[in-house]
Amino acid sequence: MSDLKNISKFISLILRHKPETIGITLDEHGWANVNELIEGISRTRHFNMDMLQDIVRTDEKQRYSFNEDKTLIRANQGHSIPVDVELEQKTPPAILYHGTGEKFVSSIDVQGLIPKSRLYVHLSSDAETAKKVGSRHGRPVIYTVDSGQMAADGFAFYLSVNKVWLTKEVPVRYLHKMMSMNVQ
Ligand code: HQG
Repeated sequence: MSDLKNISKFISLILRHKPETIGITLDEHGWANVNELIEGISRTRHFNMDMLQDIVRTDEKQRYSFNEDKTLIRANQGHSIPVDVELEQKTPPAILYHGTGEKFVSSIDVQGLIPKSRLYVHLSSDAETAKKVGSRHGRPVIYTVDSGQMAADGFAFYLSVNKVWLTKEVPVRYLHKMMSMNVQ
Protein backbone atom coordinates (compact mmCIF):
# COMPACT_ATOMS: atom_id res chain seq x y z
CA MET A 1 0.00 0.00 0.00
CA SER A 2 1.39 3.46 -0.88
CA ASP A 3 2.19 5.88 1.95
CA LEU A 4 -0.70 8.18 1.03
CA LYS A 5 -3.16 5.30 0.90
CA ASN A 6 -1.95 4.15 4.28
CA ILE A 7 -2.38 7.62 5.75
CA SER A 8 -5.80 7.88 4.10
CA LYS A 9 -6.90 4.74 5.99
CA PHE A 10 -5.62 6.32 9.19
CA ILE A 11 -7.54 9.55 8.45
CA SER A 12 -10.66 7.52 7.86
CA LEU A 13 -10.23 5.90 11.29
CA ILE A 14 -9.72 9.32 12.91
CA LEU A 15 -12.57 11.15 11.16
CA ARG A 16 -15.16 8.36 11.34
CA HIS A 17 -14.41 6.31 14.41
CA LYS A 18 -11.60 7.26 16.76
CA PRO A 19 -10.41 10.90 16.75
CA GLU A 20 -8.94 10.23 20.20
CA THR A 21 -6.22 8.12 18.52
CA ILE A 22 -4.38 11.39 17.88
CA GLY A 23 -5.92 13.30 20.78
CA ILE A 24 -8.41 15.42 18.80
CA THR A 25 -12.19 15.80 18.88
CA LEU A 26 -14.83 16.31 16.19
CA ASP A 27 -17.57 18.89 16.52
CA GLU A 28 -21.27 17.97 16.33
CA HIS A 29 -21.14 18.12 12.53
CA GLY A 30 -18.15 15.82 12.30
CA TRP A 31 -15.59 18.55 11.56
CA ALA A 32 -11.99 18.25 12.74
CA ASN A 33 -9.56 21.16 12.85
CA VAL A 34 -7.13 20.73 9.92
CA ASN A 35 -4.08 22.01 11.85
CA GLU A 36 -4.79 19.67 14.75
CA LEU A 37 -5.23 16.75 12.35
CA ILE A 38 -1.94 17.46 10.55
CA GLU A 39 -0.11 17.98 13.85
CA GLY A 40 -1.54 14.77 15.30
CA ILE A 41 -0.64 12.66 12.29
CA SER A 42 2.83 14.15 11.87
CA ARG A 43 3.76 13.04 15.37
CA THR A 44 4.23 9.52 13.99
CA ARG A 45 4.97 10.04 10.29
CA HIS A 46 5.87 12.64 7.67
CA PHE A 47 2.68 14.57 6.88
CA ASN A 48 1.69 18.06 5.77
CA MET A 49 -1.11 20.12 4.19
CA ASP A 50 0.00 19.33 0.63
CA MET A 51 -0.28 15.62 1.34
CA LEU A 52 -3.69 16.08 2.98
CA GLN A 53 -4.96 18.05 -0.03
CA ASP A 54 -3.66 15.32 -2.34
CA ILE A 55 -5.52 12.67 -0.36
CA VAL A 56 -8.79 14.62 -0.35
CA ARG A 57 -8.53 15.40 -4.07
CA THR A 58 -7.54 11.92 -5.28
CA ASP A 59 -9.50 9.66 -2.92
CA GLU A 60 -11.30 7.19 -5.18
CA LYS A 61 -14.48 7.32 -3.10
CA GLN A 62 -14.25 11.05 -2.30
CA ARG A 63 -14.47 10.18 1.38
CA TYR A 64 -13.48 13.60 2.79
CA SER A 65 -14.50 17.26 2.46
CA PHE A 66 -12.85 20.49 3.53
CA ASN A 67 -14.90 23.49 4.57
CA GLU A 68 -14.58 26.55 2.33
CA ASP A 69 -11.36 27.99 3.78
CA LYS A 70 -9.82 24.54 4.40
CA THR A 71 -9.51 25.06 8.14
CA LEU A 72 -11.86 22.11 8.84
CA ILE A 73 -12.19 18.62 7.38
CA ARG A 74 -14.70 15.80 7.81
CA ALA A 75 -15.60 12.38 6.42
CA ASN A 76 -18.64 12.47 4.15
CA GLN A 77 -20.13 9.25 5.54
CA GLY A 78 -19.24 5.99 7.26
CA HIS A 79 -19.12 7.21 10.86
CA SER A 80 -19.60 5.10 13.94
CA ILE A 81 -19.52 8.10 16.27
CA PRO A 82 -22.77 10.06 16.46
CA VAL A 83 -22.17 13.18 14.39
CA ASP A 84 -24.60 15.01 12.13
CA VAL A 85 -22.87 15.58 8.79
CA GLU A 86 -25.96 17.37 7.46
CA LEU A 87 -26.92 14.60 5.06
CA GLU A 88 -29.31 15.45 2.28
CA GLN A 89 -32.62 13.59 2.67
CA LYS A 90 -33.64 12.43 -0.79
CA THR A 91 -36.13 10.17 -2.55
CA PRO A 92 -34.19 7.07 -3.62
CA PRO A 93 -34.43 5.25 -6.95
CA ALA A 94 -36.83 2.28 -7.04
CA ILE A 95 -34.00 -0.18 -6.39
CA LEU A 96 -30.74 0.11 -4.47
CA TYR A 97 -28.10 -2.56 -3.79
CA HIS A 98 -26.30 -3.84 -0.72
CA GLY A 99 -23.29 -6.13 -0.84
CA THR A 100 -22.39 -8.26 2.13
CA GLY A 101 -20.41 -11.39 3.00
CA GLU A 102 -21.89 -14.87 2.79
CA LYS A 103 -21.31 -15.33 6.53
CA PHE A 104 -23.86 -12.60 7.36
CA VAL A 105 -26.69 -13.90 5.17
CA SER A 106 -28.45 -16.16 7.68
CA SER A 107 -28.63 -13.32 10.16
CA ILE A 108 -29.69 -10.71 7.57
CA ASP A 109 -32.44 -12.99 6.30
CA VAL A 110 -33.96 -12.98 9.79
CA GLN A 111 -33.12 -9.47 11.01
CA GLY A 112 -32.91 -7.42 7.84
CA LEU A 113 -30.05 -4.94 7.38
CA ILE A 114 -28.95 -3.07 10.47
CA PRO A 115 -26.17 -0.45 10.75
CA LYS A 116 -24.09 -2.56 13.17
CA SER A 117 -21.22 -0.32 14.29
CA ARG A 118 -22.04 2.50 11.85
CA LEU A 119 -24.80 5.12 12.02
CA TYR A 120 -26.50 3.93 8.81
CA VAL A 121 -26.87 0.97 6.48
CA HIS A 122 -24.85 1.74 3.34
CA LEU A 123 -26.46 1.17 -0.05
CA SER A 124 -25.28 1.80 -3.59
CA SER A 125 -27.05 2.63 -6.80
CA ASP A 126 -25.28 -0.11 -8.79
CA ALA A 127 -24.69 -3.81 -8.25
CA GLU A 128 -21.00 -3.61 -9.18
CA THR A 129 -20.21 -1.27 -6.27
CA ALA A 130 -22.24 -3.49 -3.95
CA LYS A 131 -20.20 -6.47 -5.06
CA LYS A 132 -16.95 -4.65 -4.20
CA VAL A 133 -18.31 -3.64 -0.79
CA GLY A 134 -19.47 -7.21 -0.13
CA SER A 135 -16.10 -8.65 -1.12
CA ARG A 136 -14.54 -6.86 1.86
CA HIS A 137 -16.37 -9.42 4.01
CA GLY A 138 -15.49 -12.63 2.14
CA ARG A 139 -17.52 -14.26 -0.59
CA PRO A 140 -19.93 -11.51 -1.70
CA VAL A 141 -23.70 -11.79 -1.68
CA ILE A 142 -25.75 -8.98 -3.16
CA TYR A 143 -29.21 -7.93 -2.11
CA THR A 144 -31.53 -5.65 -4.00
CA VAL A 145 -33.48 -3.28 -1.78
CA ASP A 146 -37.00 -2.11 -2.68
CA SER A 147 -36.02 1.43 -1.79
CA GLY A 148 -38.87 3.02 -3.75
CA GLN A 149 -41.39 1.01 -1.74
CA MET A 150 -39.57 1.75 1.50
CA ALA A 151 -39.69 5.48 0.78
CA ALA A 152 -43.39 5.20 -0.07
CA ASP A 153 -43.84 3.45 3.30
CA GLY A 154 -42.19 6.36 5.13
CA PHE A 155 -38.55 5.27 5.55
CA ALA A 156 -36.06 8.14 5.22
CA PHE A 157 -33.14 7.94 2.78
CA TYR A 158 -30.10 10.16 2.60
CA LEU A 159 -27.52 10.72 -0.11
CA SER A 160 -24.04 11.60 1.14
CA VAL A 161 -21.89 14.18 -0.65
CA ASN A 162 -19.93 11.28 -2.16
CA LYS A 163 -23.12 9.59 -3.41
CA VAL A 164 -23.56 6.76 -0.94
CA TRP A 165 -27.21 6.03 -0.11
CA LEU A 166 -27.89 5.71 3.61
CA THR A 167 -30.85 4.57 5.66
CA LYS A 168 -31.32 3.47 9.25
CA GLU A 169 -32.46 -0.10 8.55
CA VAL A 170 -33.87 -2.34 5.85
CA PRO A 171 -36.54 -4.79 7.06
CA VAL A 172 -36.49 -8.26 5.49
CA ARG A 173 -39.64 -7.66 3.43
CA TYR A 174 -37.77 -5.16 1.24
CA LEU A 175 -34.76 -7.41 0.58
CA HIS A 176 -34.18 -9.83 -2.30
CA LYS A 177 -31.05 -11.83 -2.86
CA MET A 178 -29.41 -11.54 -6.26
CA MET A 179 -27.57 -14.54 -7.61
CA SER A 180 -23.97 -13.32 -7.36
CA MET A 181 -23.10 -15.01 -10.65
CA ASN A 182 -25.41 -12.54 -12.37
CA VAL A 183 -23.20 -9.68 -11.30
CA GLN A 184 -20.52 -8.92 -13.83
C1 HQG B 1 -23.64 -6.63 7.68
C2 HQG B 1 -16.88 1.07 2.93
C3 HQG B 1 -25.49 -9.64 10.24
C4 HQG B 1 -23.56 -5.74 6.46
C5 HQG B 1 -17.81 0.48 1.91
C6 HQG B 1 -22.06 -5.57 6.33
C7 HQG B 1 -19.15 1.00 2.29
C8 HQG B 1 -25.41 -7.68 9.06
C9 HQG B 1 -21.58 -5.63 7.78
C10 HQG B 1 -19.03 1.33 3.75
C11 HQG B 1 -26.73 -7.38 9.39
C12 HQG B 1 -21.16 -4.28 8.33
C13 HQG B 1 -19.89 0.45 4.58
C14 HQG B 1 -27.44 -8.31 10.20
C15 HQG B 1 -26.01 -5.79 8.15
N1 HQG B 1 -26.78 -9.42 10.60
N2 HQG B 1 -24.79 -8.81 9.48
N3 HQG B 1 -28.71 -8.12 10.56
N4 HQG B 1 -27.08 -6.20 8.82
N5 HQG B 1 -24.97 -6.67 8.29
O1 HQG B 1 -18.19 -2.30 7.04
O2 HQG B 1 -21.91 -1.85 4.29
O3 HQG B 1 -14.06 2.13 2.07
O4 HQG B 1 -19.96 -1.60 8.73
O5 HQG B 1 -24.14 -6.39 5.35
O6 HQG B 1 -17.45 0.78 0.60
O7 HQG B 1 -19.84 -3.34 4.44
O8 HQG B 1 -14.83 2.50 4.39
O9 HQG B 1 -20.61 -1.88 6.38
O10 HQG B 1 -21.51 -6.62 5.60
O11 HQG B 1 -19.59 2.11 1.59
O12 HQG B 1 -15.14 4.28 2.68
O13 HQG B 1 -22.67 -6.09 8.55
O14 HQG B 1 -17.65 1.13 4.08
O15 HQG B 1 -16.46 2.32 2.54
O16 HQG B 1 -19.96 -3.89 7.71
O17 HQG B 1 -19.59 -0.92 4.33
P1 HQG B 1 -19.60 -2.37 7.52
P2 HQG B 1 -20.53 -2.08 4.80
P3 HQG B 1 -15.03 2.84 2.97
